[in-house]
Amino acid sequence: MSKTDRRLLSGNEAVARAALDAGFALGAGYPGTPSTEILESFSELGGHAEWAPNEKVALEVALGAAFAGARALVTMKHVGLNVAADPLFTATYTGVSGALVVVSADDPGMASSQNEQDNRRYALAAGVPMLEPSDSQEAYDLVFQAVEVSQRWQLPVLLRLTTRICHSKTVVRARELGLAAARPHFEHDAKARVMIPAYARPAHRRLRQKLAEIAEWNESSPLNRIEPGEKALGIVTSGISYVHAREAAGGASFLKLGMTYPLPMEKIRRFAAGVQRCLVVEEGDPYLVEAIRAAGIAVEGKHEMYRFGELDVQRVRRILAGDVSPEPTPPRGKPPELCKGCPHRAVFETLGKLDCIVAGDIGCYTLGVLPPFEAMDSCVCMGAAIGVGLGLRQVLPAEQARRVVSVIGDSTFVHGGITGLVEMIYNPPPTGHVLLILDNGTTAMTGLQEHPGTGRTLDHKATGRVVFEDLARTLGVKRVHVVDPSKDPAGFEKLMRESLACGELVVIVARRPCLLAAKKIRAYQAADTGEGDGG
Ligand SMILES: Cc1ncc(C[n+]2csc(CCOP(=O)(O)OP(=O)(O)O)c2C)c(N)n1
Ligand code: SF4
Repeated sequence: MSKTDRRLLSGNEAVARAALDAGFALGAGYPGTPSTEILESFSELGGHAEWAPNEKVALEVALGAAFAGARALVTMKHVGLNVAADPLFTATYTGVSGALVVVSADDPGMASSQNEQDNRRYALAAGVPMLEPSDSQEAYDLVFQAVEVSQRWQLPVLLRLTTRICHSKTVVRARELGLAAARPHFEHDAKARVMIPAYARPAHRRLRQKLAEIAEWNESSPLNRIEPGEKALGIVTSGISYVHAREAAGGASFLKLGMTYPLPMEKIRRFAAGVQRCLVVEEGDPYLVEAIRAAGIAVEGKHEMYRFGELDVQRVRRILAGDVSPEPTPPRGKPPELCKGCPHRAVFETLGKLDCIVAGDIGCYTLGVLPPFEAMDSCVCMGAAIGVGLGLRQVLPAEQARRVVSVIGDSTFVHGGITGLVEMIYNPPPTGHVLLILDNGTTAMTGLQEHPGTGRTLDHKATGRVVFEDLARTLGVKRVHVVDPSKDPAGFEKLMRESLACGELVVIVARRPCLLAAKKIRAYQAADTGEGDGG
C-alpha cells in the first residue's frame, strides 16, 4: 500500500506496519493471545520476525540487536513479561544503543489467559517508560514515539496494549515518510553493558536521572492531551478506557494520557484543579489513581468491583454514577472442548481411566480438565507441569505418588519445560516420575504457530529442530518412548501402567499432529522437500 493510504487495521497490524515503516531490523517474540498477530503481520509485510523459544529469550535477542544499534521489537502477552522480567529489569540499567520497543499485550477479563495481571505495574517496578494507545492509529503512531524516546534516552520502552486495542480495527493513516533503518555496528562499552555491581550502581543512578528527565519532558509532550469540556466533570484516562469514557461522558473534560510512566504529574494536578469533580477511569488495577493520589492530588477512582474484567461503556456509566449494585451476569456460552479427532483425547481418556494425578499445563490440552475427561489436577503457568508433578511426587505417600504424571504440550515444553526435565533428572523422586510430552507438531492454542520442536521458522521454512526424545536421552533419561495413543490406545494404556509401576524416570512423547495443523504441516514439508508425509 502507498504510505498515505488509509487502511482498516487491528492494533496488532498497526504495530507491525509501524515497525516496518520505522525501520525495525528485527522482531522477536513468543505467541500469546492477544499479541500473536504482530509478528505474523510484520513477517508478512517483509520484516525479519522470529519466534523465540520463550519471551525471555525473545527479549534478550531483541536487546542484543539494540546493543548493536538496530531498532528491535519484542512482543508477548502479559504473562510473557513475567518470563522476560529478568532481562527487562536490567535492560533499563544497560540501556540500548539503537531502539528497543517491548510490546506487552494485556488481557483484562481473561478472554484467553490464566490471570488478568496489569503490566503497567512493570513499568513502574522496572523503570521502563510506558506508552498506551487508544486505537490502531495511536498504536501506529506510538511505535514512532517509542523509537524517539528509546533513542533519545537509550532505554527500552514498553508499549502496553490490551485485548480490545490489539484486535479492534480502526482506520490508520501511515506516515508518508518512515524512518531509514539504522546501521548496526558494535562499540565496546563494558561499563554500560556488563552489570557487575561496580557498574550497576552508577547505572541505576543513570536510570533514575533519565526517568526524571523523561517525566519533565512528558509534562509538555504531545502524548498527553487535554480535551476541554464541562468543568463539572474531568476524567483522567488512557488506553481503551478513554474510548469508553468518551462515549459514556461526552460532555466532560478529558485528560487523555498517552505516556503513563512516568506520569506528567503537574499536568494532572492542573487539570484536576480546573474541574469540580476529577475521576480516574482505568481498566484493571488502580494504577493511575494510586500514583496520582500519592502525589497529593485529590481524585476519585472506581469501586473495587470494577477492577475485575474489561470495562465497557455501560460499566463506565456505572462508575460515573457510583453504582455498586450487582452487575447482570452475561449468559453462559457453550463450554470449549477439544476438537473431535484431537490427538489429545486418547491421552486424557487413558489418564482418567488410570485415575492419574495429573500436573497439567497450558495449551489446548488444558481442556482435559473438563468433561468428559476431567483428568487434570493443576495448571499454573507454562512449564509448571513438570515442577509441580515432581513436588507432588516428592511428598505424597508412595501409593499416591506413583499415580502422578506431568503432562505438557510440545510448544510449552520448549518454552518452560526443559529446565523442569533437568530438575527431574537432578532430583528424582523416590517413586520415579512420568513425563508426557504431547507433541502435536504445532502451538495449537494460539493459532498454529511454529516452535523449535517443529523444525520450521515463523514463516514455516525448514530450520534446526529440537527432537524431544533425543534431548531426554541425552540428558540421561533411560526410559524414553515415542507413541501415538490415538492409533494404539491399548498399547498406550499398557505403556502407562508399566511406566507408573516401574519407579524410574520415564519420558513419553505422544506424537500425532493436531487435526487442524496436519494438512498445513504436510504442505510445508512438501514445499521443503518436494514430498511430505505429515508425520
Ligand atoms: C508465558 C506465556 N506465554 C504465552 C502463553 C500463551 N500460550 C498458552 S499455551 C501456549 C502454547 C500451547 O502450545 P502447546 O504446548 O504446543 O499445546 P497445544 O495448544 O498445541 O495443545 C501458549 C503460547 C502463556 N499462557 N504464557
Ligand atoms: S486445535 Fe488441534 S490441538 Fe487444539 S483441540 Fe483442535 S485438534 Fe486438538
